[in-house]
Amino acid sequence: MLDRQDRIEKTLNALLPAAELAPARLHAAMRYAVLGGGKRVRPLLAYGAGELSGADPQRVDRAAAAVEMIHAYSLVHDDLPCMDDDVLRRGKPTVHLEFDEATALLVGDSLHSLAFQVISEQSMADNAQHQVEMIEFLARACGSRGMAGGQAIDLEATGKTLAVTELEFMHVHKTGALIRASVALGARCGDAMSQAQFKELDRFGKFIGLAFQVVDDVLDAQSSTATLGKTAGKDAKNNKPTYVSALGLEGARKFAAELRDDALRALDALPQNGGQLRPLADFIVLRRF
Ligand code: GRG
Repeated sequence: MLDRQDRIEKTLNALLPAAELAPARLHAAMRYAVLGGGKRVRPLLAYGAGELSGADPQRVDRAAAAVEMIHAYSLVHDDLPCMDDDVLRRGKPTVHLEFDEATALLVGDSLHSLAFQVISEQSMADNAQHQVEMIEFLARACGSRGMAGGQAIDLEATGKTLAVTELEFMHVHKTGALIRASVALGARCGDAMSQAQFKELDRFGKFIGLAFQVVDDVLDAQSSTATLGKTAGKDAKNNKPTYVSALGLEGARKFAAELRDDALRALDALPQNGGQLRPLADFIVLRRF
């Protein structure tokens, strides 16, 4: 994990515009938002999946960077006063506080575009159709039937009680869609997987994406701001429906463990029995931050 975290840091550093390049303030803010923080779970998933499909690691670098740019974009916008209105992210002041609101908005817009540029401007797959699919996966994962749609549901749900099925719908879109796309994009950089195996890998992505957000709900309820590097206890304070409010802390933890088991079962049919994706599934569910 450390090697790959280092690798994605270097890749992002190289792909982001230099801080001195005009417009320098925007570029400095983009770099502030992306570099030097975060667990890099989505890139790690892309690398794990890419390894299983025999992908050229330099292609996976780009896929991993693209999903991390979209993720960083979503965090910057999520923290804005018109959304979650937060002051701390990855242990630092949020982008709109360190810079200003208009810059934070433009950072998100620019990272979104750069992500698509990065997976379009060079060959990413042996099969051109697979590269087009990558662009489609990422677009779907960001849009109104993906992350942005999940966020819309989240904003509407504040102060309401949601049924577990509605909660699942929200989480699968808000957080799960990009995690699922991270796995799919990594895998599409190589050609060594059959369509049936790709389907199983996609099931893995779906289960582990939901597990990730269930654990995020648990950590928000039980961890500290210092450990998380972002404001803890916000869901209860803002009266947000979560798996913890629906199932209780123990119920939510148990559900996350079940989702991990489902995810691991989906890996059984894959090359190397899922390789690095197995310990990553454990990390996602057992992490403390
Ligand atoms: C970006 C298309 C798009 C729209 C903006 C703001 C928004 C709509 C969506 C927000 C989605 C969001 C913030 C979901 C929460 C996901 C989540 C659990 C974030 C924390 O992820 P970690 O723990 O963070 O991977 P690090 O800092 O480790 O990368």
